[in-house]
Amino acid sequence: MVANGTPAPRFASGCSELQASRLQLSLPLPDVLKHSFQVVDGPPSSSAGNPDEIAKLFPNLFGQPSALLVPSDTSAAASDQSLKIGVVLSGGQAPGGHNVISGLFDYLEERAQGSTLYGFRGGPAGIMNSKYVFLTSDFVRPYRNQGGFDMICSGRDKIETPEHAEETVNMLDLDGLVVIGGDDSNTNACLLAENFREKKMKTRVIGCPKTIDGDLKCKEVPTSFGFDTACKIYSEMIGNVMVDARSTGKYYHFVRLMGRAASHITLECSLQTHPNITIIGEEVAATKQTLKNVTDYIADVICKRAERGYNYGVILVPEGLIDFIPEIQQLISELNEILANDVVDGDGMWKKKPGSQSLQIFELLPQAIQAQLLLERDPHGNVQVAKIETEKMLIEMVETELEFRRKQGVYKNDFRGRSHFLGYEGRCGLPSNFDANYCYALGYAAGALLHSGKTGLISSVGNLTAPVEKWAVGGTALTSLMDVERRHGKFKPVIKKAMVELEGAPFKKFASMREEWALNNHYCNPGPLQFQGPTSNVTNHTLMLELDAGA
Ligand code: FBP
Repeated sequence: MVANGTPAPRFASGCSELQASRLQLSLPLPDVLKHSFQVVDGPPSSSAGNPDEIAKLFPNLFGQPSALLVPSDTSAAASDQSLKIGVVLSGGQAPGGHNVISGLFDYLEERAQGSTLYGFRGGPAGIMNSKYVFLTSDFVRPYRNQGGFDMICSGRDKIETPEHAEETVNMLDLDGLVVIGGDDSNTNACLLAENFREKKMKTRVIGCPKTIDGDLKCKEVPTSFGFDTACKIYSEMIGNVMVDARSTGKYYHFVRLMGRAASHITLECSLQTHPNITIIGEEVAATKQTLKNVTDYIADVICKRAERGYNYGVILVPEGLIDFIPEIQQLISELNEILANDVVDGDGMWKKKPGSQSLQIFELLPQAIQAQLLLERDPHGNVQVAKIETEKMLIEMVETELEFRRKQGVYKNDFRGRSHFLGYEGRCGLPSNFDANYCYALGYAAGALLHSGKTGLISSVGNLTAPVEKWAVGGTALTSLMDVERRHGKFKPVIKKAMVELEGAPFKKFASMREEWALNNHYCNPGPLQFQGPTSNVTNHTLMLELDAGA
């Protein structure tokens, strides 16, 4: 049964053999979810920063404990209690989203018979405009273990005020809402939970950690889903480009990798493939590098490699790089102000507004990059870094620097840069075994948390380096991930993005190898993502190194 719009059937246009075999796969659940369980509350929680302000912003939720599911002879919730639950996918795609919904659906089928699951279409806007579909077994089936978000689609609209969602939630008489999203979406999920509780509404809200960027994580939420698959897909392509570079011996490949804010994807792909140069944004910011410093570093490595007879190489750059360079950060924040309040006129009158240093930097940038910096911001006010071709900008700047060195006689080769952007091609791949299992458990756990009356938690599955059966399952208080930012004179709650830790095990491992990788060729080609065989259950280096270091 379908309401408000009929989505196209998933496999109307055909299904590959691999897709078909993934559809048939039945997924393992952590042991605790296989039998009866109880929900045990932990100690009261605080916040990631500014607890007094968070307490004021979330008076009904602040301090609530996180929850852990433990085996029990009696079940936490009555199995004859049917529920009405809504689910929404928010923000950029990440492999595994369909499995979160499948896990939630199966929980309701198995543990709360007679329940109804509504899928809000097109992201948070679907809640505000009451656009939804009934998710039935037939509807969900073709999406199991498949990439993409096309079961109900996603969107980046923001629920500006919780009141916007109330009407729909009341109209559908929802017991619960599951918000599958990144840091902004989970912040909004928490605001909704607070509002519903304040108004004594019965609707509870549970978040799920999604983003390929890998920057929504904490002790209880060791990774966001999609990161594992996306990094494996990108690493395959980088490995192929490396073999191409070595085969022709004449190109420097500049590969920009998605990751709007944090450089986790770039770091992980570097650990998987061993490129000659990897720029990590967090390090650039910590060491206050300028664009010229970054350019010089790349040019220095190219010159040293030339001395060894190598006129080729592979360079990884995070999508968010420019936002880490202090002088460009300043320029972007001044441009944000101008774009928020004024029109950027063709006559260039707007150029009177930024400070002289920012304007000087702006004028130094290639024209294409200038235009990209002026593009419209996303609904959260962020510059859309996916649209800024940093890799092309670096090629131009390195070319100019090498030309200068050639004139001085310190570089004699021809430099040929080739640009690549690996982004969208990794977001909708068939989820890896890890992401398929992780997402299924996250969705199943979200159902369990709602059923046992919890709200304002993010579904949390831990102990991820152990076999699935041993995974820990629970929910973490969303307010415990929050800090505040001052915007327009007011404190706004935010879930702080988890950035690459320069003291963390993954960065240290990379830093210990980078010089060797720069000058000698240690290229490593991981090949395509595997679903069966010896490497199929290997998770990414970042997760393994972080969890091992924390053990
Ligand atoms: P989320 O944080 O919403 O998961 O999205 C991450 C991301 O894939 C970034 O890596 C990228 O910058 C951005 O989405 C691209 O956004 P869009 O899909 O709007 O082009």
